[in-house]
Amino acid sequence: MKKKWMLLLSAGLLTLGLAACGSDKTSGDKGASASEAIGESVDYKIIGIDPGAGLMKASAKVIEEYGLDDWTLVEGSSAAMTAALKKAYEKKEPIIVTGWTPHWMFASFDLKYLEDPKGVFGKDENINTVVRNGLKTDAPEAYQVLNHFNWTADDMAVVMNDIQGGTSPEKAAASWVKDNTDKVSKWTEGVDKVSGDKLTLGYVAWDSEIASTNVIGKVLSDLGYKVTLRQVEAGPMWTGIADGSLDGAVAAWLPSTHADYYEKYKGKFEDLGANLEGTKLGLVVPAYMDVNSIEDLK
Ligand code: PBE
Repeated sequence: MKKKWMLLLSAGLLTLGLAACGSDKTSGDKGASASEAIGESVDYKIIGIDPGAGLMKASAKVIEEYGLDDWTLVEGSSAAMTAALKKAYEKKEPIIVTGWTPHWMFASFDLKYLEDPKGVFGKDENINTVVRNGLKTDAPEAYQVLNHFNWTADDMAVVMNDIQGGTSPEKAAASWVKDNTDKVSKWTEGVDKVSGDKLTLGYVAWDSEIASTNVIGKVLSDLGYKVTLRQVEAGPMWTGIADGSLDGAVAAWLPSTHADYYEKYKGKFEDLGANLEGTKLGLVVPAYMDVNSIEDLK
């Protein structure tokens, strides 16, 4: 009888000892059971967005480079991703999503980026304006405005949060333009008005780009253009600018996120440079989750 107790006790001590060893490790190396617990809690799923997004390619690369063999990147849309995040967040349930900055979700929820020690998501980058070849001669006024368009993540956040609060993108853009005449007047300075010339801008339904495209669209229509904002997927946006069926877009994430598209159509479009500086991509989780690095998922 006594012997059995001793055995149980030593087994218990052994387990305790092992557990202590495990907790000695740094958070970047939580050991198999901790990562399994995280994996199982979210069904080994990372909630992604539209498959054409550079963020999806980067996330697929993350899965490969960190050896996250059991994990699936779920395709969907920005709207489906934020809906899933909201639903989980309200119930304090675990969830891992693909995310980016600027985005309203960081204002609405307490979130954190998972560390990316291998740097697969790349460094901070910019959002550039790209236009079709020939726009400069065909529509010099629009070209000038697009060329001067430049704002900050804080500016964009105002529009994004307004839309998130239920205001239509057109109205949110119009009120930002009305409230920021100092900035807008710099974009339109010395540019002549036009009367009803047609202009088509492409954009993808990413929250950041819904905001920016509506703002620049409003400015151009105030200048006299008959502006069409055409919602497309990422691939067709770049193809459209390259083949001239779209006049431009303010949604080119460079140099990394849209590098494939940039290379593919090089020479077939004009890059007008950054309209917003300092963006970020990554895997994002609610702050209440006990995970800090992508390495914790392995
Ligand atoms: N995004 C938002 C895009 C660019 C804008 C990060 C989702 C992408 O991944 O291509």
